[in-house]
Amino acid sequence: MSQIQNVAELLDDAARAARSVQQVDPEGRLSVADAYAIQAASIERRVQRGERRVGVKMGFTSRAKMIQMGIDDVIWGRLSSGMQVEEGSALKRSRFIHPRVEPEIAFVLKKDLAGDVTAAEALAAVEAVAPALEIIDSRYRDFKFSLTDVIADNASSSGFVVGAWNDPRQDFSNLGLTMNIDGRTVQVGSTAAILGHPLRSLVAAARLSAAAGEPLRAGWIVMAGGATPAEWIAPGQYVSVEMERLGVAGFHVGE
Ligand code: OOG
Ligand code: MG
Repeated sequence: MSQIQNVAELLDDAARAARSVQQVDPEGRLSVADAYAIQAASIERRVQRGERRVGVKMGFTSRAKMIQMGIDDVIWGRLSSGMQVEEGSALKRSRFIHPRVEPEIAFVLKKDLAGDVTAAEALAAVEAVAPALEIIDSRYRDFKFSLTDVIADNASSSGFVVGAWNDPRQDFSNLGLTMNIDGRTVQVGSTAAILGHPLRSLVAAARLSAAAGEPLRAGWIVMAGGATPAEWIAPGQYVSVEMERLGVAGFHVGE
């Protein structure tokens, strides 16, 4: 079995067992291409178990996240059906290693979108936009990783929650938002933190996923990236994002 398959299996097993592993590439010796190959192979394992590909997530599209995690390259990951958490439902804390949550904006596409597209072309492919929360859960001990580590680990993705869909024909470039835990505001930000305009994140997603041979498909969801630093979550909490004009999304944290 190749090294790429071995690492993919290690990370996939860590996610399934909710047990952390050592960094696979602490010195950053792997190429970015190999790190994405590991990511693809680990998602393929999920697909083999019956999950469906449902979209793409973007990472490090805001300075807040770059600073929090110490990495300043935009990365992407693959979303599968097993990661989607119903809005308002309870997620099981025991399925995760050390989960964190961050507020994002989500797009759902009505058309395929591939390659070098303009922001206007990207917008024309959007069916709707929604306030969203991403649950990230690095498979690495202490949530510490190099750039290639986190790419191989599917950009820490482990869950996402999408609120009500809104008409995209409105200005969502700079919408105020708060992330709240048990009614207490823990982060304040704006969608403008996402590359200056969340549509730029969708443009990048179209380019990067097409370059990997997996162009964005009609019906897919694209998570644009965290607008603020992430927060730890714990059993018993209710976590929500409230976004100007677009509404709310939330979930309970169970045991
Ligand atoms: C990596 C994933 C980054 C985002 O929205 O910027 C990310 C991590 O922070 O563990 O999802
Ligand atoms: Mg994120």
